[in-house]
Amino acid sequence: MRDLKGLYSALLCSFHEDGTINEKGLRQIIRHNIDHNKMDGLYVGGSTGENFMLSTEEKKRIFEIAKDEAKDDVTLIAQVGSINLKESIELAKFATDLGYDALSAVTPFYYKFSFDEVRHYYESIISDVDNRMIIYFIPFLTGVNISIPQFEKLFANKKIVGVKFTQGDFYLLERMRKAFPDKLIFAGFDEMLLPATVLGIDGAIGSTYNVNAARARQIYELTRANKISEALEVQHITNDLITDILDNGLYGTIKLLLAEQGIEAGCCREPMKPYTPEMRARAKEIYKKYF
Ligand code: HMN
Repeated sequence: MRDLKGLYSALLCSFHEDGTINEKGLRQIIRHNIDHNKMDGLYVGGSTGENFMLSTEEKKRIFEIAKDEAKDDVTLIAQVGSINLKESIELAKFATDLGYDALSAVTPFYYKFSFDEVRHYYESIISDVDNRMIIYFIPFLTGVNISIPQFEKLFANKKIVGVKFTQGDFYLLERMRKAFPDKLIFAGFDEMLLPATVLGIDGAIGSTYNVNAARARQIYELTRANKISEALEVQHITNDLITDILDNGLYGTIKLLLAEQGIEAGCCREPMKPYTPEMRARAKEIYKKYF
């Protein structure tokens, strides 16, 4: 079984202007992450992949393309979560059959599901597949919080091996590390990679790693080697970049930065807005400033 630790790009999906998947562009983004960015893995079908705006067939097609292009070059995690549990179960089987190294699922959102319902959701997704599950914990977007005793109940299932922790609460992260030394914790906020690494994460999953992989690798390795002030210098530059990216529109700007490198990263999916001339011009400035 493949070791899941390391740095992952949360994979972007390239779309044509009419919203259909641009397979050529998607394959280029995958290759760029493997050959140029030297990522340890790809997190396929996450927020960054605009997954929650896609049909089941489109989600499956992206899983197929990513596996076909990456083969066994890097670790592949398939995000299969959806508030349509039947769809999640179907996608979990599909990705497992394709040979994905692990699954991940966002906590079910929108309705105020009870913890028992959340637990039932994870148990149902993982029960019939021979695979591992990483909980996708992102309370600022889902509104779903999980306490340490609740994580303990989820982690009692041996197939639930870790969590993608997209949370800025470092007290909670430290408590999680102490409580679950044998579970995998992946940092989900690229702008907090340094402090999360100090607290002993097993890896990180991020959207900006599609373009800022070299700096992310430096932050991660320097911090692990206890070279904190050097790591902080790189985190400072990284956070200037992330601030500029967030200001100009997160996924669109990352795609425009990839386009500057000759990658057909395409458009975002509606209802995300099309690129304006100002947004394109700003992305060019950001590219010149940081790359
Ligand atoms: C995903 O599912 O694709 C992940 O959420 C990726 C990752 O955690 C990103 N989160 C979101 O985009 C919501 C971060 O990389 C984030 O984009 C970055 O830290 C900038 O805030």
